[in-house]
Amino acid sequence: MTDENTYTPPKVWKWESENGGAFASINRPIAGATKEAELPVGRHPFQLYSLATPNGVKVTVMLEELLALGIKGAEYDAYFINISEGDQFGSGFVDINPNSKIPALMDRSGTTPIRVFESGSILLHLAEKFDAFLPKEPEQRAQCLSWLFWQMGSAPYLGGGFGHFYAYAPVKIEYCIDRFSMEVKRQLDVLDRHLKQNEYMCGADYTIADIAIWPWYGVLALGHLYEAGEFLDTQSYKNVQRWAKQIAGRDAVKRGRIVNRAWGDLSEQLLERHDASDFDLKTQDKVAKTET
Ligand SMILES: N[C@@H](CCC(=O)N[C@@H](CS)C(=O)NCC(=O)O)C(=O)O
Repeated sequence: MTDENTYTPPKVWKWESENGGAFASINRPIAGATKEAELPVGRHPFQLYSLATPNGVKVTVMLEELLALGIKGAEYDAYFINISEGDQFGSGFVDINPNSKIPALMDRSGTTPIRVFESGSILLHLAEKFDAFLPKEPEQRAQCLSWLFWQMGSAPYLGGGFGHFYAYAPVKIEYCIDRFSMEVKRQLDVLDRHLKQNEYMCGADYTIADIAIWPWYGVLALGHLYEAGEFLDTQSYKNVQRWAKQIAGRDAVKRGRIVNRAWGDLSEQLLERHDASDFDLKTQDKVAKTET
């Protein structure tokens, strides 16, 4: 690998498949499927193919919140997509999401299945379908969508920028860590100022804006993302702390955050979810369970 201080970009960039990064084996400069692989289909209206990264957790929290409201039509099967093994490049997955990234959802509630990809678009699809967690009044709705899209545009600086260079890159590059720490702290300050005036992102009601933002910025603030709480001094964002803890205490969030999770404490892993009772399984069975 070339030292960042001496690197001169060539005229035409060429792909070196092993650049040493944590995701060198799965990152490629081309799209499309690399293998034939059908996806399993369970019995529920929604079929989710995902992983418990922050983008995946948005959707499992949303589905659990809908079920908590008593909306039985939101029942779902959640299948585990192992992105380190390249499951996102299987033909069945690419048919749903040509961008090969989790989460991917099939809405099989109607006569024709509908594919939905991009976590923000999945949240909006579910919110509109079930008329929940999305304000109806035009100004509130615009606020909610503004914060939802703020999250979609901002989190790549946190994940792909800060998280990558702070936690995953093979070398610690001060310039990159400085640049993205600056931006992430600015974003936390944006949230902190807003949450000083508002209980939730759109005022008094919990909405898809909170559901989108919490798995990234809430979890970061609580010190559980990239183990960067101390480094970014996330404790100092008092209003983000208050909001993050409030949302972490919701039962649907406690359930949603462990679905498709394959790391951390065993009691916080539910590899696949096919029924509400799966959350009551004994720890070992939760991890081992796959639909037969
Ligand atoms: N904007 C997308 C981002 C999804 C995304 O980046 N997913 C990551 C995991 S958090 C992924 O599937 N990575 C696999 C890969 O890059 O090959 C969304 O919000 O759905």
